[in-house]
Amino acid sequence: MRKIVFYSFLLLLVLLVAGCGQSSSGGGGGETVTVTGQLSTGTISTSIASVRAQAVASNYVVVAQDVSSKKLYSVVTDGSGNFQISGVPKDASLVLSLVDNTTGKYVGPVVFNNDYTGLTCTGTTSLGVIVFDSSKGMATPSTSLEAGKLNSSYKPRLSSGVPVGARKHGKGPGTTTGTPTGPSLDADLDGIPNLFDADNNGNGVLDEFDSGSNLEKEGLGSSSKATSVIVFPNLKIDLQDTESFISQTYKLFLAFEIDFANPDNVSSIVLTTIPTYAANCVFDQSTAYDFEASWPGEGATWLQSGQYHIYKAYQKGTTNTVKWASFIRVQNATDINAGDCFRFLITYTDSSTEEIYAYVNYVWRGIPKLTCYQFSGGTAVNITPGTYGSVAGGSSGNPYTITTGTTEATYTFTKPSDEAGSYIDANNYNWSCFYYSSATFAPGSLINNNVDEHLTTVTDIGGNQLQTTVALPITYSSTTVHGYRLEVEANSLTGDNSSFTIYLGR
Ligand SMILES: [Ca+2]
Ligand SMILES: [Ca+2]
Ligand SMILES: [Ca+2]
Ligand SMILES: [Ca+2]
Repeated sequence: MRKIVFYSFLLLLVLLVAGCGQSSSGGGGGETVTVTGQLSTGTISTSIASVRAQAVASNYVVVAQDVSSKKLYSVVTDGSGNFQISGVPKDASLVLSLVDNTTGKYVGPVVFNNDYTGLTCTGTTSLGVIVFDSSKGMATPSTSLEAGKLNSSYKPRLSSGVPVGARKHGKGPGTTTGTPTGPSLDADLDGIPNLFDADNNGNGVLDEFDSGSNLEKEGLGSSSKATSVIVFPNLKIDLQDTESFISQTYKLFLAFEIDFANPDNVSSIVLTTIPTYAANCVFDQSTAYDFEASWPGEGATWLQSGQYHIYKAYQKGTTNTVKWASFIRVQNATDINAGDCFRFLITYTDSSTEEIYAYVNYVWRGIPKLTCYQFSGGTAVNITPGTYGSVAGGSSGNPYTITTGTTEATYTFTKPSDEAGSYIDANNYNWSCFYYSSATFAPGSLINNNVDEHLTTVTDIGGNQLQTTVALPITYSSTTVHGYRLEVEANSLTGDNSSFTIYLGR
């Protein structure tokens, strides 16, 4: 009897010890392994034997993602370029990406043996010297891995030995046709994992405008607490500034929104990787949310006591937490670019932490340009480039005067363009219409407060031109309308919007 008790005690002890081993592995049970390497800048050629390291690459984030669990591991290379990824479940496969932690820019994938982006961790793995070649937008270990460590599903399409999505944020060329058949983290097999791929299914439509892209989930890793993370740019310009806004400051607005299963379980969110221009950014207010008391206020610098924060956001006029967010204004619209990367460290109220990412897939460089307008069947008026500064209706101080007989306006305009000068084919343009009881457009005279009246959708008339007819109601909600603020916008899944604003007074 005593022996049975003793053996039972021994068994319990063994189980307890095994349990401790599991919890320290971080992998939810089972054996874990470590991946190490040393990052260097240099040159890559088609032969691995000719890969040349030049200088140690310190302060890069090696972002490893488990292709099965989606778990993200982020480690920063030290002063000698060394990094160590610990706690990887044995036999898990990882895809490795590099982010320059100084500039906050994604720089490319790690490609193994000239061919594969998937690393299978059959045991503790030393990758040796990994050379990053900025001219190719990829990195590669200078020694070959054994075949058993390559995940054959992650064999991207290459062009001259480089993944077709490299240095293009995963955008074309290299467009796939039909339903992409690649693996979960790189369905279009352009070599760029979804998190850093602006067009994750390779169909030529940006994730923001492609329903089902799930881009709001891509930066979450395996988080069970955060449910969505997005960053999106807004560029709303008065018509008169159509051609001059690019040289003006604080015109571009950037929104960060992070949703949680329970946002009150979050104690703080701080940025751990951020582009350098963030130092010149300032906070903007929100028309939808109030922020927690520690929010520095509109116009304050985003950088506070050496840190950048995302703040708890309440439903307007309440203390009901709805999400975590920050809305900022960027000093120069040209500062921000596709490839900008934001890493957030979330600390929960139970002291646990996790890191998630948001990625800038594209930026607005051009707003839609009005080319023609026409009121209630009157004469169509073409707008000559170079005259936007003097067009009536271009600003709140210079509204276009309409009479009681004018009940609609037809506008023709170009699509907005991205950082490469390409027109954004959003397929979903809309007007936001704001009505005022006074043509002075004083904020207090806004009748449809916090409501965007999406009155009509926009028709693509070819040649990158769009056209729509907007109703101009005499009254709204029983109040006579004297001022109309009209904004055309490209409605993405996340709320991105580039528009010109027209003011009308009656
Ligand atoms: Ca792609
Ligand atoms: Ca891809
Ligand atoms: Ca993506
Ligand atoms: Ca797409």
